[in-house]
Amino acid sequence: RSVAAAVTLLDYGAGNVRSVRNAIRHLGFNIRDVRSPEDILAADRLVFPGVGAFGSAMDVINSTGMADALREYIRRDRPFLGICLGLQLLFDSSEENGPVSGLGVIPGVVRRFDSSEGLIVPHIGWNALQITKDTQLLQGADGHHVYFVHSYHALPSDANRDWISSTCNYGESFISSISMGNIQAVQFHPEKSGATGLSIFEKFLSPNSSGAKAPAHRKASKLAKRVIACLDVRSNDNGDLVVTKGDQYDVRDHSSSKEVRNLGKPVELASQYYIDGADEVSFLNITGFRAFPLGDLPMLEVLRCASEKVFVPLTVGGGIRDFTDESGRYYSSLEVASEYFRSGADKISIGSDAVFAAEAYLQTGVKTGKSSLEQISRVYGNQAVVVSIDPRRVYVKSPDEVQFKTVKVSSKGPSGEEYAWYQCTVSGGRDSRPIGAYELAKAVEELGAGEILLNCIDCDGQGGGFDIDLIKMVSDAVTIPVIASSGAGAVEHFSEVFEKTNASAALAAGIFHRKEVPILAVKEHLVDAGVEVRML
Ligand code: 1PR
Repeated sequence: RSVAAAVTLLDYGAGNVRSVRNAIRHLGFNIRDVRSPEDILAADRLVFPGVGAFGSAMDVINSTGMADALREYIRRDRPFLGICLGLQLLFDSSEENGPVSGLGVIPGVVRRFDSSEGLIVPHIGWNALQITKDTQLLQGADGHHVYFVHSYHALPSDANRDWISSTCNYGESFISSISMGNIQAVQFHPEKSGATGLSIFEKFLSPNSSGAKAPAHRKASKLAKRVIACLDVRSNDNGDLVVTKGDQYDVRDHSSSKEVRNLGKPVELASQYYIDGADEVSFLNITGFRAFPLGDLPMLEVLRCASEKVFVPLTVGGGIRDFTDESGRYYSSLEVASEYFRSGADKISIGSDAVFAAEAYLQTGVKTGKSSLEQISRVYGNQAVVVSIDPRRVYVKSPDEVQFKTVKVSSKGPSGEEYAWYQCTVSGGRDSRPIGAYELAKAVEELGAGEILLNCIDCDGQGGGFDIDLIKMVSDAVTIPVIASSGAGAVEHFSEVFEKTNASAALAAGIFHRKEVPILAVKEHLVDAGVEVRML
């Protein structure tokens, strides 16, 4: 495209906008970065992906003179697309650590979702757009699922009604997009909303492009349950980075060779799962606890390449902790996470280090603010921080035997035990710790986790279904989303976990890698079972 087709991007440096850059480039446009307020006024088209907290974003754009330039650009009715916080900042004020004043372009306030009635906050996932105003940007997108991740939302009112172009329902109706003349903004992430999102983005970038295709099935109406493909990644004995898959976390072949199982190449598989309709893709660097992840350049390269092809959220985990390398240089867990974000991750996942942080917190009752979990969620927001739990079932005869929360199990233990607790482990299941999955989940929620990835070592790779007892216990205990993981072997296992527990998403690895069950078959089964999912 010509240089005139370049898009101006306002990235004020508070977080990760790599996904937005990738989407713009994927659509064939060049990016001009804003360096001064004058660059805003000189833009042909301006994209403003807000990241971070409302107050700190306003501080930065006020102190650099960008806030005034933005108001003037908008007053001139120049083409503008705000994304996520870039929508919220247009309003009068936000209650996030405030009230804090916004740009004041649109009357109204931004408020936190109310979790007191059990609503899961943050609002993470694919929710349905209800279009209330005919706009070129959202043409054809009515009833489509798009990807949201936020804890605060702009409230509709009589004073801002003329601005609203779509709403969305989550506990209450909130503003999912606004449109007035050339000024557009969306609360969801078009850069992470698959084909529907890319089509919306494209219509802003080249207004003559055609609209989103009609939804394949019936119109969506609420938050969809997510289906996530997980890639456990590590180097094999030849030093190649491969997607592997364990049986109860043992990834070596049971034949005499004892080689690390090789199920494919990480970027190829991730791209395929995106095309097949995965709602998210997770990479777990499963030997990250041993090695220093920033020394693992191939893994960072995998993320970079995957994020150029995968337009749904990408999570990466493994080895996020403080580290001192051989030369004595110290790296904070925040630096490790930042490198993952810069390389294309939308969320990071912490395993072992979150267990140590939770143990310390439960012992002292004090939040030091220094754990990797607390630091990363403070800087990037809790919606960007997943805690991965790797528990193992321990049967007991009676709940009094242990100080941890037990469940009455659906199938009795080997000696007829009727109860079990779920003991957390670290270092990929190698070391057991004195803390249960229930206690860990509640503690990490308080420390700032935005989501829980709940594995179960006993079920991993077994194909016998998810551990419903465990998933029900944990998903009833917290108000952040829980991703059910380990054990999926058939489509029925997915409907079972959504019918019997409060899980927000279900993750599988082996059945997808071995091509036993396509992602589409899982989704079609869920639709038939009455579970709302995103269809392509
Ligand atoms: O402790 O912060 O370095 O994080 C390490 C991460 O690596 C954790 O998220 C941990 O779960 C993961 N991990 C470590 N070792 C293994 C292993 O398999 N040896 N993989 C491992 C965990 C479990 C799931 C798996 C599901 C679904 N893999 O992610 O994909 O069980 O499998 P299935 O559908 O085939 O049953 P840190």
